[in-house]
Formats: sequence, structure tokens, C-alpha cells
Amino acid sequence: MAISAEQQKKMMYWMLLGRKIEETITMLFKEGRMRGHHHPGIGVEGIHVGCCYDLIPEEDYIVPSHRGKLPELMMGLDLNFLMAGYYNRKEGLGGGRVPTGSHMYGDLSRHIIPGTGIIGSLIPVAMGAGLGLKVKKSKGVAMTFFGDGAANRGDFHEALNMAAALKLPVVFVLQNNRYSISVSVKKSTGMDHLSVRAKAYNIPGVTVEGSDVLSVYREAKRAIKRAREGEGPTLLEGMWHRWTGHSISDGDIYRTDKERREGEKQCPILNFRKKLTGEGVLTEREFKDMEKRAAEEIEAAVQYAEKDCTDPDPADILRGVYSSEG
Ligand SMILES: Cc1ncc(C[n+]2csc(CCOP(=O)(O)OP(=O)(O)O)c2C)c(N)n1
Ligand SMILES: [Mg+2]
Repeated sequence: MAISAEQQKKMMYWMLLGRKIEETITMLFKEGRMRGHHHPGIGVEGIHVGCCYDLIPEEDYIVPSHRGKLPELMMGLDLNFLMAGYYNRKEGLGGGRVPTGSHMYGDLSRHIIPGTGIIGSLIPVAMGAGLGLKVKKSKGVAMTFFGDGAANRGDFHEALNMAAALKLPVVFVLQNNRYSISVSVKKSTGMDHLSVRAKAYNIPGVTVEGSDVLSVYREAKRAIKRAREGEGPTLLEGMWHRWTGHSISDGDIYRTDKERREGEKQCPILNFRKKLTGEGVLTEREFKDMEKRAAEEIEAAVQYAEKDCTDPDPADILRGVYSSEG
């Protein structure tokens, strides 16, 4: 797998941007500048960048999870639009009337299919997107992201079965962070890795360390190629650790400090930084410049949302809401 220095630097920048937006939004919630709901995706950047790097935004579709905004940005979602939505501003998604959360986010013009808050419900939606692509004889691929908890729902099994039976071009990305809120995978399934479930549907299932962006990229590339060539779906499981509570309102009292610290050692950015600087692909100076650029990009979006945007008009509250009275 040849991957140029330039491509690796781009991957690093995407991961930094993803980290920065998650940290910033988390901080804005803590400061009370933003309200609603937020599930931080700090630590999952290696899975997102590795999986999305080879997607072709004009051809492919993604169905995002509640954990992280990077796949959406990598498909071309406008950062200002995203930030305005998180501030519930009129210039954001749905005119600012949509609950915050990356699983709610979408932009069909960018091939990002928005979802619902029902965990697991989006896995069959991705299967349906794959069916649509196949019917249209497109070379596109549908990729969806979901957690280990979602993989315990019937939706997961039904979607994998149908995608396998019809050889649909879908990449199912299972982001296994070992917890569904406070319930560990070990407790709910007795297993550590869930990619073995692919066997039941006679499709490839692979587990990869999510903090190693190049390993994720290698496996995602294989899965995407397989889907494009009409060979059907893949279940790609990326292991990672949550660095925070489940959501902004979760105190994370069920994990020990030791467990949390161990998790934070698996940092996709730090690992990649060490690798690239060690190989002379990236200098420390370049890394610092990238960090600064990412921070400035996010800050500009925050300023746009806070200063240039407006609140939704209360008179618009029912716009787009269906009425049973005709
Ligand atoms: C059907 C359903 N059950 C429960 C919930 C509440 N809930 C929201 S997120 C979540 C945990 C999901 O865990 P996982 O799929 O592992 O993703 P993670 O949050 O760990 O990234 C739960 C139980 C929900 N939204 N929908
Ligand atoms: Mg989980």
C-alpha cells in the first residue's frame, strides 16, 4: 500500500481538526455557551480518518454515528454550517431547530444521510443506501459508523444479513469502545471483539486497532474496493477508548481512573506524530503549525456561529412539521 508523505500529512491534519472540534464543543458546553446534547468523539479520530480517506464524496454515501463529526467534514460538510447547527442558529441544520448530535446531522447534497437518536436504527438505512447504489448500477459505496452497543440490536443483524445476501456495497464500521454508556461489551456479550459476527453472514469481518490510522486505512481500503467491485459488504471493527464520559452529561463514574488512563495512552494523533516525525515525514514545527491552523479554523467557525448567525424565529416552530388534521 503506497501512501505518500503528502497524504499522510493530510490524514494528520484531518485528525487534528477532528480532535479540536470535539474538544472545542466539549468546552463550549462546559462554559454554557452551547446547550443540548453532545457525545464527544475524542480518541476515535484514527477510525474516522482511516475509513473515510478513500471515500469519493461525489459517489459514496455515509451514515454517521452520534460519536464524532469528522466523517461529515471529510465528505465536505461546511464547518460553519455544522457549528451554526450546534449553536441552534438559523443558519444551521433545519434552521436551528434540530437537536444537536452528529447522528442528526446530514446534508444530502454532500451524500451525508442524517439519522435519528435511536441507536442501531441507522445500520439498515446504510444497507438501504447500498441497495440504492446497486440498483442504480453506481460504483459508490455506503459507509456507516456505529458502536458496540448498536451492534447488539436486531437492526445490526438484519442489515448485515440483507447486505450479505444481496452483495450490497456497504462498509459497516463498528467503533468498539468497549462500553455502551455504562455497560461493558464483556458484560453484554461475553466477548471482546464483535467482528466474529460477520462469519454468521459469510462476509469478511476484521478487527483493527483504531489508534493506528494506517492500519485502519489499509483495512478500509480493502473493504471499499471489495464493495466497489460488487463483492459485497465488510464488517470493520475499530477498537478505541472513550476519553470522556458517554456524553456531556455523563459523570463516567463506572470506569476506574486506571482504565481511563490506559485508554488515553492509545492516542491516534500521538502515535502518528511519533511515527511521522521518526521517519522524517513531518517536523515538529510542521505539526505545531497544523495544530494552530486547525484551532484557527474551528475558532473562525465559533465566531461565525456566535456573532454572524441569528436565532430561529419562534413563528417558524411548526414549519416542516406534518399535521394530522391535514
Ligand atoms: C434504541 C436505543 N436504546 C438506548 C438508547 C440510549 N443510548 C444512547 S447512546 C447509547 C449507547 C450506545 O453505545 P454504543 O453503540 O456502544 O456507542 P458509543 O456511545 O459507545 O459510541 C444508548 C444506550 C438509544 N438512544 N436508543
Ligand atoms: Mg460503545
